[in-house]
Amino acid sequence: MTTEHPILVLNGPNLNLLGQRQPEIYGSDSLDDAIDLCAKTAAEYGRSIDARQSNHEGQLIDWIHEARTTASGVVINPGGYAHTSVALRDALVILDVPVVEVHVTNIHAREEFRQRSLVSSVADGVVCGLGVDGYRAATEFLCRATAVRW
Ligand code: CA2
Repeated sequence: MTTEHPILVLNGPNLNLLGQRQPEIYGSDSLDDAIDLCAKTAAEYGRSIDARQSNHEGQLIDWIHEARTTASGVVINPGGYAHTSVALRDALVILDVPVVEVHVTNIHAREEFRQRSLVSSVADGVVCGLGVDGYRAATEFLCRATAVRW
């Protein structure tokens, strides 16, 4: 890993619809708004991001594998796969770079099936319930955690 490498901002299923449906649950900010926050935050640290979204589990896993050699850290909102995907969790374990899991909503205050994330125990940190501001917090943490100090 070098700080030349971007921070991968990975988003799972349905997050492309953020801000377009169910604003009472997910707020009115869009995924583009979240990505803008990440890009601006990274730029403040002289860093860049690589933002991707997929509705397909295998595609997300392929991108995580790719991140082993191309990313300096990973912000991931796994969407519903947080609660179901052993395969996604297994892929994240292989990463040597830090990982922060983000959820727009407070999953612990929602339905019981959302209160457990298979990803949380393999992430370096978890942010939930802060809306899209959680993406900013996660990006800032990764910029600071992976900064070269001299
Ligand atoms: O709170 C989060 O960020 C979630 O990861 C969002 C996921 C949900 O399955 C997780 O439990 C928590 C859902 C993604 C957004 O789904 C939408 C569905 C309809 C309209 C807008 C977004």
